[in-house]
Amino acid sequence: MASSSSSSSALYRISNLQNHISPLEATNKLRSLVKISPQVSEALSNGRAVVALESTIISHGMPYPQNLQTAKEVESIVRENGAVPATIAILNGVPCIGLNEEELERLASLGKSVQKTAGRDIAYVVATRGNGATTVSATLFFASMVGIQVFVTGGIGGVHRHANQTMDISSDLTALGRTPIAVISAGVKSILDIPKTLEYLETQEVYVAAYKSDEFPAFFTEKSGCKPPSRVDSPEDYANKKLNRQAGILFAVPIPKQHSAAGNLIESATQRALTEAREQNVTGNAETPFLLARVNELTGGTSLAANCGSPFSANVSYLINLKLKLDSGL
Ligand code: PSU
Ligand code: MN
Repeated sequence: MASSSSSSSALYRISNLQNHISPLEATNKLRSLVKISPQVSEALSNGRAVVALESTIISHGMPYPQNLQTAKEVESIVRENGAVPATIAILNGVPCIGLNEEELERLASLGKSVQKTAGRDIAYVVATRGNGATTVSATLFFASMVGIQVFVTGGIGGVHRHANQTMDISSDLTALGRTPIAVISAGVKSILDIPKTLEYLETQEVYVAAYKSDEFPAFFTEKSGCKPPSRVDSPEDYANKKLNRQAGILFAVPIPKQHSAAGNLIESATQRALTEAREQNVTGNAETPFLLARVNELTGGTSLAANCGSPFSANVSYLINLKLKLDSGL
């Protein structure tokens, strides 16, 4: 068996390496690499409600300085509702849970030069001491590591249109499937295929509910034509339905009426931007930033205004209630 000896010794080395460090040790090691801000740390140890916020929407979703302004606004909305915001990002290789003003400013002004960091990219960004803006999947990873239970964002990633050809399905969906955190969003990103995304969320066993609506929202408009698997009208409702499963929950909160008027305009711009992306061969994680920037150009800034204004303010009343429930241990 001389021919297989080198491959079997390589195998031996790999399994030895894997045995060298237990999953628990690996988790502890990772935790020691994380920097938690004093406010978030204090809130977590006192059992106060903490709301996780992602950072790709800051670096790649909006231009400077609107991105900084929106990020600050969102944080203050969370504070006004009695919870502590924890914006998550990797700075010089250090995953930060909760950013101070200077860190937020740095991230916002660096913009797209920061690495868009999904779950798969975390190790690389940390190892190369890079700057990384976390997507929903990476934010879920860090939030659950430190025990945060609620995460608010604009639109999560999902199944892309044309996914039957490109296989482009965001790891946000698989991360949600295995992370017991409640994600509150205005639905999925506007550029995606909503029916396919809902199917995939079902495959991942994610509990999905539309908030006070019989339709799953379409990010820029209140209606998508898709029926959500369930509807919740209050946190009590949610508490009744929650069964302590080790999977994520997605609450989709429709955009407020005053921002939804431009929905059709934005949708036709999206169709055009998608065609251009195909023509220019823009794929993978570059697709979202390309499409959002192009749609914003085509709509003369309307989509950006709606993106800044919609998701977070829509979630305010929900957050108040959810925070109360979390405080009372539900
Ligand atoms: N919504 C936006 N802009 C964004 C995103 C959402 O308006 O950049 C980000 C979120 O961080 C989401 C990510 O998790 O896009 C998904 O990217 P992808 O489709 O490459 O998985
Ligand atoms: Mn993708």
